[in-house]
Amino acid sequence: MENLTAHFEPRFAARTKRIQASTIREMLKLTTQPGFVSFAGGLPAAELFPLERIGQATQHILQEHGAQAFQYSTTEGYLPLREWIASRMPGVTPDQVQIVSGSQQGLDLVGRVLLDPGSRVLVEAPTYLGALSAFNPYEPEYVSVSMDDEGLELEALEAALKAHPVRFMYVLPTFQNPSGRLMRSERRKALVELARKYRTPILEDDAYAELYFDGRPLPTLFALDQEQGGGNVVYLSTTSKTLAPGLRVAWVVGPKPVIQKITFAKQGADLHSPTLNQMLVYELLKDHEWYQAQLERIRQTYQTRRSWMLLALQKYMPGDMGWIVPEGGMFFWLTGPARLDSLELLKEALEERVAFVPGQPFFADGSGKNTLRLSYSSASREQIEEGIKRLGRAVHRMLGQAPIA
Ligand code: N5F
Repeated sequence: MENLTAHFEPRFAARTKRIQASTIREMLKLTTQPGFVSFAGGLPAAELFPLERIGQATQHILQEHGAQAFQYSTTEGYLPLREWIASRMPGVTPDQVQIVSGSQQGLDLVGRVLLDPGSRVLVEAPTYLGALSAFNPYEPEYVSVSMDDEGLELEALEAALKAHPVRFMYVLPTFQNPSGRLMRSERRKALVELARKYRTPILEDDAYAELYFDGRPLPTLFALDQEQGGGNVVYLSTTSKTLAPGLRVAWVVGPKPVIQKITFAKQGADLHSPTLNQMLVYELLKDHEWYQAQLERIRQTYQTRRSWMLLALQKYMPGDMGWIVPEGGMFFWLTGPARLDSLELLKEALEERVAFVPGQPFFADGSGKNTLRLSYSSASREQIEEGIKRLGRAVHRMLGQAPIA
């Protein structure tokens, strides 16, 4: 019999050429090899997943809700969970909260609702590569804006907003993926004001907000916009970095008309997010004392790993490699001299059996050849020491210098 699979290809829609494998997902395949050290995937530390508490809460849900936990339910999401989320955000009602299957789905649904082919989306350079994958099928054009140590440069941002109208700007103010940068309060306020001045909505992706190391959460862009009258920020958050990513429970919060469209788009995507998982997340989040202790465990673990990685970088990297010291989140962002090609470096690094994510795919404008992202969240002290030592050897080889140690 003739193999008919090949007949699919000429039928692929034009937009499928924009649907490409994610560099991160490809890299994740490598992490399973023995002896390999991977700083590639942004995997939360699995030993911090609250298995015992999940077991108890599941028992409780089965007793309390029985079959209802396994029935189809509303697209908007489990109401008690939406109420809990709304109660923690200024001036938000539950009908402004849509539960989604990971904030990744939130990115896709926002793209569906707000983008047409050729629409402009303003992004940070670099930005979260998964957001580019989510938006790409809707065929937007990207406007990349440069960043300094604190995030988006306001002058460059204003120039870009003046030059062209954009559908929205996608901003990661807190421990940005990939660069770990933190935007301070003043910059946040100015950004929100600028967005309002140019009537440009903000999509705020706050996946890492709870992972700060110094005990000081900063106001969200959403909250600052509410102070100015509200209505200009769509906010994304997730339980992936605080409870467990496999639950796939996250939320989008925003102006009612936007949320309503997102709900309609989700109806077509997956009807609703898993009922049991939403109930489970609600059980865990409402147990305030337990949840605070859980966050504290994560913060301490990541802070320790961040510090180990910093020491290792200082020990093994040549002087012409620079990095941002993250004050929270899961990533180190390294920048080498212009002649460093991180894709070439990756080949060398894989020979040394260490992996990272090259920085270039995080830039919508294709720049950033000399950058790379290292994740420390799920690595042990030994893996960090050994992995950075190997990476240091590869970098020295690439830059034509003798390695240290
Ligand atoms: O909420 P969820 O789990 O769908 O997370 C998506 C997401 C949304 N926004 C930002 C800024 C994120 O960093 C993420 C998750 N990023 C991980 C990363 O390493 O960049 C995902 C890696 C896991 C994978 O690709 O399998």
